[in-house]
Amino acid sequence: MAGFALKYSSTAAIRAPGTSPILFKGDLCSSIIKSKNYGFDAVEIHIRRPDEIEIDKINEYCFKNNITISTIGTGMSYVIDRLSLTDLNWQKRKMAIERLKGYIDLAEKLNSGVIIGSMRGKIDFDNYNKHLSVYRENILELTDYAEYKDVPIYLETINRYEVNFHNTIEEMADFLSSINSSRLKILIDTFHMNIEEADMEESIKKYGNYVGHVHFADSNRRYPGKGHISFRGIINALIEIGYEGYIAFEYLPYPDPDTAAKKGLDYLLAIEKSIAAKENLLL
Ligand code: LER
Ligand code: MN
Repeated sequence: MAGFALKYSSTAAIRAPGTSPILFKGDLCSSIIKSKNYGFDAVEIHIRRPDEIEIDKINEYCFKNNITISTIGTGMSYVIDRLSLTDLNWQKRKMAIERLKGYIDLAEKLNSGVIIGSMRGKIDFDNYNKHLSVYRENILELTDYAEYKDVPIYLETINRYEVNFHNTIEEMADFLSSINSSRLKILIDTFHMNIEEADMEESIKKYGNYVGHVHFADSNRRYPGKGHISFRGIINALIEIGYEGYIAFEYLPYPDPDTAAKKGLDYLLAIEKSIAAKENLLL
């Protein structure tokens, strides 16, 4: 474990544009080894299709390196294939559901969770009720499936310029309480929160029960410490709610993936140490 309390995940993809907020690109097994060597507790993998993954090989590398796959990022299915849960075309929606069930099947085998972020899609406000009604139906179908497979789903609050509904943690928590599934939690992302939340720390404390996964990036989507978000405040809030999940480093790999990974981790571990020292905790 990297820190005294919090667990960190790297992010990895087989291929993704250089401008995407993912640390490591290329062969996933190499990224697993690299993540372990840097001191990460887990890896979040971003993949386009569930069948791209050699499950046995990934599980073997994780086992050998004593590391886990925390989460599966699904955004490429929207960015590349335009599959979304709010599409008014039923055939496209059906393809989105089938894709997500494939990710859930994969998550069951990798013992990880599934993120639904960009796949929520963009809606047209003239048809708001129709979009929201098909969205609810689809989430209900997916949470039933996730409960059966015992896989957590993390619905991500994303800023309004990327997904134009349920942008705040409060809106997402309201939606979650109307669905009422034990396998459905919120993914909070500090980059998006910095745009949408009036007070990031207060939102975490208020809706702590709903939080199942976390993405860290600074205000400019660079590594923590490179922008103006107070990670000391965020970490304090996560400790206060007793957060036990993973925090994935979903930020730009600038100036290069290794520097970005190391600087982010060093910065956060130093904050954890100073919080622990203040509270007279032994690390
Ligand atoms: C996905 O986790 C996310 O945060 C979006 O902004 C897509 O990158
Ligand atoms: Mn995110």
